[in-house]
Amino acid sequence: MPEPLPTLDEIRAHLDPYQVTHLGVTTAAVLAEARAAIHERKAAGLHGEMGFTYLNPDRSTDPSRAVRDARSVIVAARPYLTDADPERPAETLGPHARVGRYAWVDHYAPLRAGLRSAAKLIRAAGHRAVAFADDNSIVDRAVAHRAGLGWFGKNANLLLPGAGSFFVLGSIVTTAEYQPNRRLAPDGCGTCTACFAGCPTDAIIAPAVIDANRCLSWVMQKPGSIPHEFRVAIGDRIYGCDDCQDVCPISVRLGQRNTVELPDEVGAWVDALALLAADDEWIEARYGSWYIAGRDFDILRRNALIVVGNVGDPSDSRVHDTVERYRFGPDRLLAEHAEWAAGRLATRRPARNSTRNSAPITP
Ligand code: B12
Repeated sequence: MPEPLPTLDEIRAHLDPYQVTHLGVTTAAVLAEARAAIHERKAAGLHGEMGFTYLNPDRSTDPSRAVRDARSVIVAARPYLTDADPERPAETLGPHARVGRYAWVDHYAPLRAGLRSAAKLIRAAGHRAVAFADDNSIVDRAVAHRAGLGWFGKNANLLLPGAGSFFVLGSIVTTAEYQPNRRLAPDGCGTCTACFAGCPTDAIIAPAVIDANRCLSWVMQKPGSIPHEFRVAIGDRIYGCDDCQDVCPISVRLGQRNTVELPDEVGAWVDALALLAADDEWIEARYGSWYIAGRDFDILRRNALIVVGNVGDPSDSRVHDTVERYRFGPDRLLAEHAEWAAGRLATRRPARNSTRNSAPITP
C-alpha cells in the first residue's frame, strides 16, 4: 500500500529543519519565456560560452524532460544572508580574497538534502519525484517566478517580496498533482536603478538581462585568460560577485528578516598566498563545492594572482616572491597573470615623497 501523498503544508514542515523559508508550486508546463530568452541570449552571444542551462535549452526549460509525465514543480527558497559578516583578515596576514556570500559555506547541500528527503515522501506515495538545485536540468528562477515566489529584479535575481534576493533556489519535479500558483509576484523594483550603477563592469545591459561576458561572476569562472579590461575591477574577488545585490536597497534591508546561522568555519576570505602555495588536493578540500570548470584549480590560482596584484602589499616580500615564482613558472596562463600582477603591484608602489600607498581599485 503506498503512503498518502504529503500535502504542501506537510512538505513545508518537513523542509523547516533545512531552513527553507519559502515554498511555491507551479505546473510542469514548458518554461516558454525562459526558453526564448536563452535562445535569444545565446544567439546574441550574451552567454559568454556558458554551458549550464544554456547547453540544452529545450531540455532545461521542460520539467517533463527532467521527470517523465511530470505534473507539478514544488519550488523552494533558502536564505543565505547572515546577521554579521566575517571581518576581513588583518593586512599583516597577507592579501586575502573575497568570496561571494552564496559560497561562504555550501548552501546548496542543505537545500538539496531537504528537497531529496521531501521527494522521498512523494515517491512513497507512488509518484515519481526528483530534487534539483542549481542543476543544468531546470531553470530555477523561471520555475520560482511562475510558482509566485518572487519577481525578476533589474539585477536579474529573483527577489522575494518582503525578503529580497539573497536566496538559493531548488525544486522537486514530480508526477504528483499539487495546486499550482496562479498569481505572479508583482514587480517591486519600481524606478530604482541602483544595480545598474552598482555593477562594476556594466554587465546589466537591460532590466533583468545580464551580459555574462561582462559579469564578474562568470568572468572569474570562465577558463582561459581574464580579459584585461576586467582585471582591476575584479579587485579582491576570487569567486562570485555580490555588488548588484549589495547595492539593492530591497535585498539589503529586507534580507535581514531571513538570515541563516553559519558554522564557525566560514570561507568568506581566502588567504591568496596560501592558495598560491597549495597543491590541488588542498584547494579541493576547501573549495571543492565551488563550480570549477574541469576541476582545473589553476582557475582559482589565476584569480588569486589578480587579487594579489590588486590588493597585495607591494613592499611585502612574500607577495613579491609568490608573484615571481609564478611569473617564471612552467604554466603560461598563470605566468601571464603573474606578469600582470607584477605590473599592477609596481603601479601601486608608493611614489617617493608620496603619502599615498595604493592606487584606488576602480576599473
Ligand atoms: C547561468 C547562471 C549564472 C550565470 C549567468 C547569470 C544570468 N543572469 O544570466 C552567472 C555565472 C553569471 C551567474 C551569476 C550569479 N548567479 Co547564477 N546561475 C546560473 C544558472 C546555472 C542558470 C541561469 C539561467 O539559465 N538563466 C537563463 C536566463 C535566460 O534567465 P535569467 O537571467 O533569470 O533571465 C530571466 C529574466 O530576464 C526574465 N525576463 C525576460 N525579459 C524580461 C524583461 C523584464 C523587464 C524583466 C523584469 C524580466 C525579464 O526572463 C528570463 C528567463 O526566465 C542558475 C541555476 C539554474 N539551474 O537555473 C544559477 C542561479 C540563477 N544563480 C544564482 C546566483 C546566487 C548567482 C549569483 C548571485 C552568484 C554570485 N554571487 O556571484 C550571480 C548573480 C548574477 C546575476 N545578477 O544574475 C541563483 C539565483 C538565486 C536568485 N535569488 O535569483 C541561481 C538560481 C542558482 C540557485 N539555484 O540558487 N549565474
